[in-house]
Amino acid sequence: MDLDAFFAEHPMGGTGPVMQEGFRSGFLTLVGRPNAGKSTLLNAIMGKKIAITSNTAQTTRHRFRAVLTREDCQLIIVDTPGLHKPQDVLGEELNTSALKALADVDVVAMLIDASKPVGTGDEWVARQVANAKAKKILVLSKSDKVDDAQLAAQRDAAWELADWDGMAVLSAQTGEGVQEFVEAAVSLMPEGPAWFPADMNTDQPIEVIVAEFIREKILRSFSDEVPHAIGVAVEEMSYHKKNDLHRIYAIIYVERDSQKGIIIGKGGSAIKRIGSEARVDLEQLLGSRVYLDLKVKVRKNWRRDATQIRRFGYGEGA
Ligand SMILES: Nc1nc2c(ncn2[C@@H]2O[C@H](COP(=O)(O)OP(=O)(O)OP(=O)(O)O)[C@@H](O)[C@H]2O)c(=O)[nH]1
Ligand SMILES: [Mg+2]
Repeated sequence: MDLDAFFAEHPMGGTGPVMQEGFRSGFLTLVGRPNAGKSTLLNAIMGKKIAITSNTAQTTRHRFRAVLTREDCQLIIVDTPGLHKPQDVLGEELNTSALKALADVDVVAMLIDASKPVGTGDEWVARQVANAKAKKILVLSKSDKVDDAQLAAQRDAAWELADWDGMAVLSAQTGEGVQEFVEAAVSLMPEGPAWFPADMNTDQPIEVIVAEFIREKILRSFSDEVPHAIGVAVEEMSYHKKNDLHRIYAIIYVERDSQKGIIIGKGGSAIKRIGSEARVDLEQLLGSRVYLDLKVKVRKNWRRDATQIRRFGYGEGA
């Protein structure tokens, strides 16, 4: 559900959330360069896959909010598109979206890949973070990829980038340091009530998550330009109780005929593989059997068209 819609339906006031002594709540935004490991960390914190991940830069295209509710706190965790030098309108929209997520939050965690030397890209992101009013945590991610000496050097370089309120070293892959990071974030949160129902995990409509799961399989199957040129939209989705089956009809948009050929593959082999890989994940996500119908359409230069980008829900989110 969209947060604005949620607040409209649940106006704060007489019947608003009940304040519990010592309970903490607030927004935690994850920012960093593309590929730093933000979405993988979000999934590790949530203990399940809700955000898609891949080693292609600009995997995340939505400002994505997940809600973690515990006995003592509620964290609204905001995953953002990686901050980068924009090449097209899509890139600009993604940057704008990530930068907006720095405003009006309680804690910002900036992820820096421990295995990649701190560079001008990180310096630029850190300057944006430094301007935010929020408390700031420096996160050195992918700690499993480096030795102690590399880690120490990285820590020294990254610590200089801003005025940090805390630091965490973690691996979202092995889970090491993730819990400590969550505790550090909670300790920086103000006291406040739980704003969301305890069973609410994300603010994204299920159709958006389904489209993203399909897009992930394409990102992971192809290299070069194809992953950047695709957009996925779910056209229709329905649940059939009798067979415990979700029927999903989705369209993969590409920019050129040649890309359409690549996605379909010889005799339809590539799209068949994408479909069956996505189906496995979707069955787990939805807890039912899934029938998945995928079609490929060409929409010329959609990445230069702000209207089409918003129609996909990229950037600002659905
Ligand atoms: N070894 C290792 N790899 C990781 C870790 N965390 C993430 N990765 C890998 O790094 C790549 C990028 O991870 P994502 O979580 O998609 O990165 P992101 O910061 O969300 O990227 P964008 O959405 O493009 O900004 C993926 O291939 C992940 O599997 C980690 O702790 N250790
Ligand atoms: Mg991501």
